[in-house]
Amino acid sequence: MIKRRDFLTHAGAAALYSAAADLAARAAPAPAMPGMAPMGPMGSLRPAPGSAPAAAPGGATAALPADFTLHIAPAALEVAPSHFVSTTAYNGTAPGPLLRMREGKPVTVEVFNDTDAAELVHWHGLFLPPEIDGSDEEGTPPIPPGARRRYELTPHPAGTRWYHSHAMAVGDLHRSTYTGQFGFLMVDAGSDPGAYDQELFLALREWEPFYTDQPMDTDDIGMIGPQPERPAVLDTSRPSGLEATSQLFSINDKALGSGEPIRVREGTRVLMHILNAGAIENRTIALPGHEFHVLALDGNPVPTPRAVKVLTLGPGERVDAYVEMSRPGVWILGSTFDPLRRAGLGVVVEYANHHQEARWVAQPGEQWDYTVFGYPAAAAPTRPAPDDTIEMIIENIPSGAGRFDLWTVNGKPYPHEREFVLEQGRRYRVVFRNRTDDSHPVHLHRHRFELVDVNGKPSSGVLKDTVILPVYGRVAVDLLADQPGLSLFHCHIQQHMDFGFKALFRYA
Ligand SMILES: [Cu+2]
Repeated sequence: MIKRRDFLTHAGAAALYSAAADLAARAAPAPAMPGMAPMGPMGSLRPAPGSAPAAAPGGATAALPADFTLHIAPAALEVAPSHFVSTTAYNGTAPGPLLRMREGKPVTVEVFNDTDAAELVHWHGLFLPPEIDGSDEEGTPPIPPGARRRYELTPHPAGTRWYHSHAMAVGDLHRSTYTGQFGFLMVDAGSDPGAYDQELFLALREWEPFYTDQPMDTDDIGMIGPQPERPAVLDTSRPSGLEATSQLFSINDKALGSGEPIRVREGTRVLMHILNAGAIENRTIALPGHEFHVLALDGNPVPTPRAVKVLTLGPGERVDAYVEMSRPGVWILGSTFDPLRRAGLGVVVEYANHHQEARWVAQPGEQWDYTVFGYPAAAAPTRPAPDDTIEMIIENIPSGAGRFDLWTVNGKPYPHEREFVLEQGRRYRVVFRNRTDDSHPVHLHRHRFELVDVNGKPSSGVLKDTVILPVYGRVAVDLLADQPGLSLFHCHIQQHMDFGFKALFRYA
């Protein structure tokens, strides 16, 4: 745990400056794209051409410099003018450096833990062996304080992935995904689909979380529409427990209005890689006057790309979308929920030669729906029948005022007496039944799954690694068991994961 006191006295204060210098020294220019704008505070790390050593077992490449280097260290981020957030970050920035890799080409990543707590880095969305995937539960060894570890990994599949701390936070709001330990990891495929002029990496964040006993849910996904798992009688006998919340938000490391605007030109196409890197809540964003042409969800291309006015992302989820810059002016790209946007969840988009005040226009009636990006029913390919079905019932156990609620999967908080068992090569239908009044972005490590049914709406061809279970909702996904080894399943809301909402899958 990094307290303010520790931050001031910790050797990490020095490490912070050296890490920043290190980052500056290592930052390579971003790939040359016509008209591409600078990427703001993030450096872009990519291996020098031809420098990547072949992956060798037993650390034979240990003497060579790693392709990527991450320093986990205390950092002070100026999220709003003269408002510095004391946190922990990768190489002194949040997001950390953009790690850009080529699909199938082995790379080395060296991680230095310059903090006083053990850390784990999870490579979210990659198919990696459990020993390096980055979760303690799967058997990845934590990096002790002051230690370093070199990972040799072959990145796949291609797409927008990310990396973040997978430590437990439990009651400590200065650990894990509550901190600035997150960054984008792009796995580029053989061909560049880049029909765009500018590329942006935008991470949605909250800062300085605190606990409250007041219900503060700010997302309403699933509140409208069917609630197939709503119990006939609701137990309201006990007050709900403490919940993490926040009053300071940002896109990347700047609250709305605090950083440089995104500068665009009329007639250009801007590709946005958007990530909810928060620990607490789903977020819904819009850019008034414009539409997001959604190309990929969680980095996986969708069967039916289409334009929508709002995007909703649960913690852990990514959306790749391009925006046609066809409405000259100065706009706010930000949360559709006014209090959040006013508290920083936004960024100004400024057309060249326009300097008026940034405009926001409400987007009433727009609802996020994964299924619209799937195959149309008539064109859906035949899906192999599942060999087996796994039911996962999610419930909440109120613990009472001033305490933390527990979360259960099939009646038990983690750990379960036995893991969920998969047999390699078989197809499973996993049915998530959310019997709680929260929505949950659930993530399965080392796999991706196809959405089959979302609250009674059939879906085909949408591949994800994280999916929001709507309030009292039911979501069915199909999964091919093709990644032997332990795989962690959990809610990506940090507090829910820490208080029971996780489970392990193992292969028979
Ligand atoms: Cu949850």
